[in-house]
Amino acid sequence: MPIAALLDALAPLRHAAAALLALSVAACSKAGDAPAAGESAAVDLATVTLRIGEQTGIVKSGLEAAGQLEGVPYTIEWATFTAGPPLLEAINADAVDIGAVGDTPPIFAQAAGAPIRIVAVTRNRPEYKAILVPKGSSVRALRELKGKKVAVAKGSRRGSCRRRSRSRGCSTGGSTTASRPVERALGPGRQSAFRVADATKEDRMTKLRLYSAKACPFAHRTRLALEEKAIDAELIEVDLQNKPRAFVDASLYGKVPAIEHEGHRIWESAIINEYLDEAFPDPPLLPREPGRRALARIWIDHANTRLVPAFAQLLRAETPDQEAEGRKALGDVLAFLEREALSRSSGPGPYWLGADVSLVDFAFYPWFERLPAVDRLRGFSIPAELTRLRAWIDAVEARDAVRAIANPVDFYVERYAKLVKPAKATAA
Ligand SMILES: N[C@@H](CCC(=O)N[C@@H](CS)C(=O)NCC(=O)O)C(=O)O
Repeated sequence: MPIAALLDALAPLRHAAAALLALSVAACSKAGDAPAAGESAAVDLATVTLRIGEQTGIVKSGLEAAGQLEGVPYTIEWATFTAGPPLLEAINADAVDIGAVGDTPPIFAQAAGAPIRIVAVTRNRPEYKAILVPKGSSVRALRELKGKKVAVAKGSRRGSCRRRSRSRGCSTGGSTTASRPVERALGPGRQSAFRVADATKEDRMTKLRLYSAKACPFAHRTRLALEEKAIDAELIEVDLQNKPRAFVDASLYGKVPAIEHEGHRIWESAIINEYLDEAFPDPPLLPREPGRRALARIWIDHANTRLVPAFAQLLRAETPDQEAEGRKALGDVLAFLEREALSRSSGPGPYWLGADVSLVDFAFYPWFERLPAVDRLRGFSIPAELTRLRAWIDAVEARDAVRAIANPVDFYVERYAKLVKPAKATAA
């Protein structure tokens, strides 16, 4: 847990309480009667002692190193424990007020009816964890633990150790109360804290990875959604002429975009964007109401099945006839969008579905950012009478998320020039 977050958790808990931070519901050792929650303003903090349970000194040393113990207006008493369960027992016995423990102990403590609350949760990165083996051991990977005995404190992180080992194809053998599935131990509706801290989940809590290609309009869609939602992602630029192994593993069709997130591999831009909207709901990029949501999906499908082929037809035309057909096809699609989409679905706009930007805007926009290049190479521009369409482009183009990753026209001209045969002059 970041030190500041710990202090944030501690500060209002002058009467305290569960790396999971556990808090005794009844706790606080003020000299005299503990005030009820909400009365802390009236408490003279100089008379308050906060008793914090430690396992390895990590909380204290972290707070000290960050200088966050300086000037704390109450007294802190530190107590050291060998593992989470005894620390929680101490909380239960009102011997300490608050302490940091692993994921499993508070689950079992709560299941046993101990009056503790989990007030803050930290998410460990798997790479910060280690299993120690004796010096000279040949064991190098988790799966090599198969058949070995692994020592864990009873009621401690046994649950997550078992899960992790199982997920690597090992069995742990032996069964105790603590080895029951934690979900069952807790009962319905009381699992949320464990879900956050579940070790197998932690394995998946890695930064989102996007396989992308700068010129690809489909990947552009996903980048727009990531920008709009301010999702921190690892961007991997893929050379599509020389696809790296990791990318081919991630994208079943061998196409960008593809993402890896929390153990999931997802490809197809429209699907990825919906996934992002569900996994990172803020800000929402699809309407909530089912009818509007369906309409949004219809337009996203329209982009895939009408706009994209017409755009490619014009760009890739090899003869003047094909070019004329492509020109007409693209013109028809744009007129349809003006008439049936923007003039009907958008109300006063400015976006596709009205006042709020959505995945529909991001499904169409990349082709419009490239359209000026098609104008240069094929002499095709948006007809002047499509005023709604032009206003829509202006609105989307002006968004910070869009500007942040926009490419200049020359960039697209240079790339598309390779596709355009014969050159524009022959088609004139
Ligand atoms: N339907 C896919 C289309 C993706 C796509 O066509 N990506 C192109 C680059 S723009 C690609 O990766 N091509 C590589 C290949 O086909 O080998 C989507 O929506 O994601």
